[in-house]
Amino acid sequence: MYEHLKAADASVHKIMMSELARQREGAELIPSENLVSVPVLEALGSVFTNKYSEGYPGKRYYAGNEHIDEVELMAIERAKILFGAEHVNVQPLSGSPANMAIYQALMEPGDKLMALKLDHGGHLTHGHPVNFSGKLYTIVHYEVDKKTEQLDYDAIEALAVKEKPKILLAGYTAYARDIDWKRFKEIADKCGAYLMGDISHTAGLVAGKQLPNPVDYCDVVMTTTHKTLRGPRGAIIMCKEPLAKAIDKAVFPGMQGGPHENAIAAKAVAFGEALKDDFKLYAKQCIVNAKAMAAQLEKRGARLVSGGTDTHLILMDVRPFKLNGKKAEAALGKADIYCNKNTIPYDTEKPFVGSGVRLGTPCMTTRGMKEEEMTMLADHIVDALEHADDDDYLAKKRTEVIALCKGFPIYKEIE
Ligand code: DSN
Repeated sequence: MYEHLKAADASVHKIMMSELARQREGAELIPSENLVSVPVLEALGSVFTNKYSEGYPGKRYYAGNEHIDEVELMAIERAKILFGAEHVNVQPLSGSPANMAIYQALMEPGDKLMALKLDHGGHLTHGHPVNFSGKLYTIVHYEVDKKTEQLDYDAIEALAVKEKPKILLAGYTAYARDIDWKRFKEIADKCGAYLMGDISHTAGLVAGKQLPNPVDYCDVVMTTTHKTLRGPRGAIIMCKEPLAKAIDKAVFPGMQGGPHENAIAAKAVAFGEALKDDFKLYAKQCIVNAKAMAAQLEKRGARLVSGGTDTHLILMDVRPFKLNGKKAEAALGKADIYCNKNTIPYDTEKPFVGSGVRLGTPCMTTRGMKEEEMTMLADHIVDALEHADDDDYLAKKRTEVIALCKGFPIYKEIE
């Protein structure tokens, strides 16, 4: 694979192989990352990248789109089956533009959006002041409960009834707990809001039938396709039929021009994979692995935000190790353990430092690791954090991590 690239541009090929070596060697525990299959890679690197196809299947602004239509319709159909959605738009380039399109479809500038605060587990596009969402719309943020660090549905209901947002948004990037979608729907109905789900992190677990499906409750659901869903970088929007026209119009021509049909073809391939039975096993193992890692981390003295996890994600407070998130991320990096620094609820550190790190199991689960390896990784993590200033120790730890990962090879097809 990639022999033409190697022959034509050895410089880029060399960098690519170095990145592949990094991915092969290290323990990738960033919860929003995954390892796509070789068929997904092939679809991404296909001739579909050559085509302009502004518009939608059957109604394009360019000639020659018969095969593009076919593959886009296939992606739509598979996503509909996977999530039981009435309508799916597969064109969003990624999560942020997809959220922007949804807001544009359902709100006017100045309208009210209610979402979880970023440092409590939300996302930049959920109304942070530096983001378009915080600049264009009136934002009301809810928080997690200070004691449990979990959603407090009574408090969310009281705030929503008082503020009457146009959109009530649920779905998070650093929240390890399951979401009560039924309760959210009741709250949205009570205050007359659209209920929007952003399941970018958990979509693979929903598709794999391991978490409740928000599509049953929400007016509109957005997910990126490259996290637990294990597809190419990109996003999709799912909605009820009455909102279909507004959503499509907001994506194109409202937000985007030509869709990336190579990515759409790769989405179709990934959705096809997610429809297979073994994807359910993978989704289940992601959660089982996260619980196993969480249990061992706690056993070794770590403090987990919200006390644990129901998903693929763990948010760990690193202050008990006398570290902040930035230092913890750097120390773990030296041991070839990749995670990302993150704020924790009611954090006093700035976002670029944070008091926590996010850990996640999708990549390691895709590699085939199970509970035993998660326990070993948890031990490696705590060992590294306990020796964060000892470079010799971290270098030794790195060889142990590499040896563990070597037993679960990836991309054997690529030399
Ligand atoms: N950057 C993504 C994540 O890591 O969760 C969210 O956009």
